[in-house]
Amino acid sequence: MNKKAKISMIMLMGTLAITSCGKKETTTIEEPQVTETPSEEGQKAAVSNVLVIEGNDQMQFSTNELRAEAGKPIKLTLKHVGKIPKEAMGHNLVILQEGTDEAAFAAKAINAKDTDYIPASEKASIVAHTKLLGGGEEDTIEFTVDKKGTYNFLCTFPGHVSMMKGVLIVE
Ligand SMILES: [Cu+2]
Repeated sequence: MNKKAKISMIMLMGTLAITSCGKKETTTIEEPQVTETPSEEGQKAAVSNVLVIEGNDQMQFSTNELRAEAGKPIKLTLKHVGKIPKEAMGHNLVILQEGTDEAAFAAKAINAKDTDYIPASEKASIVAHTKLLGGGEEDTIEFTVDKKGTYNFLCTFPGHVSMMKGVLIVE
């Protein structure tokens, strides 16, 4: 009886070892298929000339990277998905020319309350900008960028630039 039990134990362990080896092989085959697609989509924003970006009551843009194609009209919509009025939680999206000093621009914008924080003296540094929006509002702008490059964008409402900024990559 003892010998039989031992033999069956050994046989059982043998089959367990085989099945666990088999399992390992199938998981290593499946792994690359599962991981490849989501990581590629997650890292790169899709290139599209119809862009939608959201701003919320937590002072956040929904993305910090937009991608578009050079030389073709870009249609960009900013949606304020929060509820707070624009006097307290206003959002806009201002795209700056390459080489613009973002901090200096934001500092000037803070003092431009009468023009919704778009400083008239800095118009040459602006590629395009939306209106200043309150909760529930949205604005769509159309513009074309001919020169490929990386353009900074920001919200110029006082205090928001540290949280609300990103890049528009035109390729
Ligand atoms: Cu803002």
